[in-house]
Amino acid sequence: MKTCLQDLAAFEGPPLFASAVAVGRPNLPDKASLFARFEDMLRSRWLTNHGPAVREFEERVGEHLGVAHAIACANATVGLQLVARALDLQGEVIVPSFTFIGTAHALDWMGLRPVFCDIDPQTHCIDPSQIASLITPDTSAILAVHLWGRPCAIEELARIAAHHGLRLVFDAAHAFGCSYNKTPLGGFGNAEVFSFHATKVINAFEGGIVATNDGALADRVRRMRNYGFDDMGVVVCPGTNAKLSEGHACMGLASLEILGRVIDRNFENYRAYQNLLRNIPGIQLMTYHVAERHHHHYVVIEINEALFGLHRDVLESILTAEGILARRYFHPGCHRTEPYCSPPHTQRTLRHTEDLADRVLCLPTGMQINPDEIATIVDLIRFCFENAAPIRDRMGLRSSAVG
Ligand code: T4K
Repeated sequence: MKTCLQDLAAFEGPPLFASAVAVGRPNLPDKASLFARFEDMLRSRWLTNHGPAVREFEERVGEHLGVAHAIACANATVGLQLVARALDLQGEVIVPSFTFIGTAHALDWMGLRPVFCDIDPQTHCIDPSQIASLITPDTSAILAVHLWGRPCAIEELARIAAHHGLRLVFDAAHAFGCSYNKTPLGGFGNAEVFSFHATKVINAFEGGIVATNDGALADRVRRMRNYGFDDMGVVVCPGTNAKLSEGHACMGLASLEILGRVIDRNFENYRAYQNLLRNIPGIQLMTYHVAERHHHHYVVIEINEALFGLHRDVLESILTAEGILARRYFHPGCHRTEPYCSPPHTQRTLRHTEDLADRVLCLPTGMQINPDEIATIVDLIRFCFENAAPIRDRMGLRSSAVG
């Protein structure tokens, strides 16, 4: 516990966590289960090219999502690219700027132009009311993101897409294990793309799933992921190598077994943050619809500098010095990142995106951390609030506090 300024590791004190706690620390499966799967894989000498582990992974994920087709691929970025190609997207695609840069890059890499849309400041997801003004004769699709696993305004987006004859794709990289109107995310729009990267709620080291109920689209994605080969081994279209290996699928399968445990721990952690952060002025914790399934994998706070006394970046640097590796996802917003902040991309002011990108901080959760350690983190945040003025003085910062 910190009692005076000198106790802060940012100044002279020892860090609270000798071994850092980090946003994105992977949740690890049961070793025995993983190693047994590796043994089977090695014994069979079947290492890639849609072997038994990948087939089982696709089956299990498909069951979780309740979709007809779950197609495993190397990662979600390449999954988005496969979908873009399989849907024959052209020209412009409307996408939120407040997302991981990979969402925008997946489009750019396919020769498509991302057109950035602002977000709803409550949900952090694309604001449907801003989409119509961005549609041009060159628009072919909307790529919406279920940020933090929070579902987009799916019905409104579907209405807009249908009205304008646009394709609707969801970047569901964050959203495995989350629901919308009590239905698992996965079957909405033309396709949804999930990530199983190491930093996700469960992981396959790297990995992605394209989920869809459209059989013809699924066939095209399957062929394109494997150089355009069809089931008979004949090349019928252009393709790439976007396959998931058997080793990755083993990790994905073993991780799936712990999904319930991870979600339970995340929820316990989330409740601890919720109870403890409640009375700290200027800190607002993102909330989720209680009737929906959610993984609580992202503990997202918004910092109001005027009320808290310190800017988000100052708090982040204090936390980092203490061994608490919080993250400023998704600063500064794709539209303010190269190549999208330079011509020929149209420069737009996205008020809510820019405001949030300056105020959002994700805090550590997952199997690496428990509610006692969360109490330590929140005590530190409270200490920063209570000592904001002397911290600013010591750092030579000016005040923007109100009152
Ligand atoms: N769409 C959205 C909305 C996304 O968020 C992402 C990916 C994608 C699409 C694309 O999905 P994939 O193609 O990746 O399947 C991470 C991930 O690389 C990326 O997958 C993820 N989103 C993005 C939000 O975050 P970083 O920059 O946070 O990773 P890194 O290496 O800084 O790690 C974060 C923390 O986790 C560090 O403190 C260390 C810790 N860590 C990380 C890894 C990889 C570990 O302890 N062990 C590890 O193995 O990007």
